[in-house]
Amino acid sequence: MAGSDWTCSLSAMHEWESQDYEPSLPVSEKSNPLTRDIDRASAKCIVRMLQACDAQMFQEETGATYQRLLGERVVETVVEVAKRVQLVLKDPQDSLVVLSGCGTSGRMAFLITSAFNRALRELNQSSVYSYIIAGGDRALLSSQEAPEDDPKLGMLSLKKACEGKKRVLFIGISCGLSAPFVAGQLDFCLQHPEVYTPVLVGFNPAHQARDEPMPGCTFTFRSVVQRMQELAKSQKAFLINPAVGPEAISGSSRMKGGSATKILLEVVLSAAHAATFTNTPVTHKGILQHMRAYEKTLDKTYAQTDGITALLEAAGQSLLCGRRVCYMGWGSLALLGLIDASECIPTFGADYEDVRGFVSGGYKELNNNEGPLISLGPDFCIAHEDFLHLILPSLNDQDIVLLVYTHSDDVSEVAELARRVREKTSNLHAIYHRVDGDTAAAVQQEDFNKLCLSSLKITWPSPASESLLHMQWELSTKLLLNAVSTGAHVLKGKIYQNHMIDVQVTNSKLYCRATRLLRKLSGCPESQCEEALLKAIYEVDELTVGITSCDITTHTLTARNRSKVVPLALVCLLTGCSLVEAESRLEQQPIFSGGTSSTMLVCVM
Ligand code: F1P
Repeated sequence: MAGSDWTCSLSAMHEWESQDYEPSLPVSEKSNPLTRDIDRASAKCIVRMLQACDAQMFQEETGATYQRLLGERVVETVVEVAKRVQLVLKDPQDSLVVLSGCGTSGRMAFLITSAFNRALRELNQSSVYSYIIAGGDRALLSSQEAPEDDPKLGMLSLKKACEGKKRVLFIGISCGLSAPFVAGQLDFCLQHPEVYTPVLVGFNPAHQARDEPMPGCTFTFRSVVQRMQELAKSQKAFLINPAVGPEAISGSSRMKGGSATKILLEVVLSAAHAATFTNTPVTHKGILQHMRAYEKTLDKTYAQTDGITALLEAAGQSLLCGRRVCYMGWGSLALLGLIDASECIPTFGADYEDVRGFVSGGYKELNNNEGPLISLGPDFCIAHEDFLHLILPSLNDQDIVLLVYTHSDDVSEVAELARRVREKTSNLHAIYHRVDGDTAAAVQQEDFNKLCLSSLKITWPSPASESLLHMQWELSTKLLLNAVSTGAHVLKGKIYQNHMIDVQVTNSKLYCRATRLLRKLSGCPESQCEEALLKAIYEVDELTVGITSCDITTHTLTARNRSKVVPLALVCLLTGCSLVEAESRLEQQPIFSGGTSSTMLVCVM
């Protein structure tokens, strides 16, 4: 595979839809047949694979097993939800639209509510959108996965956000239909129908919603979904849950899950704004047209295969040398950089120094609920000035700096920063969005290109709507940065087949994923795999009753302070050795870093 060209067959594109394909797993946790060999693929093949995976978001529904993004039912529900948002916009007094989620889903909630509140401000209207993210604002920039498991915390934070409101449209996002935090909020809405109308956004069919008991609850995510399905018949609740296909890296819902969330909710809110402020009624056709615009965004972005490949290779090279990848962004595109960078820590077990994002204007640009978070530590320093003081002095040619901006940003400011970066590293690259016919910017850009090793320039047709263009730039940037950081970690050897082995076991979803992975890779029975995992978490060779009688929450809280628990458990399972021995084996031969993981897996065996 490595080096050879990769073409995806039609059967691989649809294989995951078969009832027999990994039948015990929900779509969001299945492994994608398209990326089975991503760990051994060349940079260019990785880009093609990611493109094919993303394209699955827009596959037609005809003949498909699951309902899809462009399918009749999904579009109809989007129309209805947009009309509910319109009602709030018409009569904002005592009303609120709340978007809430965990991890990437909460970050998307933040990004979308920020953009649409800004749009309202520009129209001299009062804000009606609020976001909630499990773990609070620090979770915008770091992984806070323990609060995701707490349904009561979800309920309390919703209650607090809605104090005094008489009408709330609550949009809960959980890509896997799995987060207890969101289940607690939806249950609360169902108990207070006089105020709350619940909407659930996720990417599994309802029957695949998680059915495990949650601490202190009589309901499960699935039972909440079932109650919502019943109410959906009379439009007292709404479910928007198309399948978008398995993620390129199994379970990594920051990728398609995050993108599809952004697409769906922007379509909903844009339609509601157009209906309220420009008298354009919400229609099936209009919704479909907007979704198709995102499909074109995908095509336009991935048409830059060579440019993306170059970035991915450069970033992979930096990570392989133990050096940094820095995203320097402007405006909301910078926020996508911050988000992408922060997700590398839980997704790839990366160090916070490996991939970092910085935003021009820092927290002023972020405008988050809790304000500046600098007091939480250096990893929360996000302004360009912070980069100049803390990072730039130590950079060399092995560190890659990627400028992310558009023609509506202050290009002279971008050029000034580029010049300063060039004094320390020549490894400077750019992602730049511009509009067709903007010749002044094109001339400026020519000079600027000379400073950059590579420049990925996307020219967009003159827009019918500025706000649509902006949303397309954002999605395009999200796809590009997800591709760069995912591809770079694949090239670093962090992925085995299409699984992240060194997954952090910091919440119950990840605990179950880790056990499943151990089972798949070792072939040992589930009980033995869970035992091995617990031994690695508690650093013991024998499990005590004290350990086995604890619940998953205790296990995941303990796992927060451990590293490499899954690789350690895997070595123990494959070799039968003790934990201490497994640790020294991993030290001598880190199975999943640097090189082809599969051969290293063999080495350890
Ligand atoms: C929420 C989430 C993911 C994150 C990780 C843990 O998932 O925080 O965003 O990448 O997988 O869970 P979900 O509730 O949207 O499925």
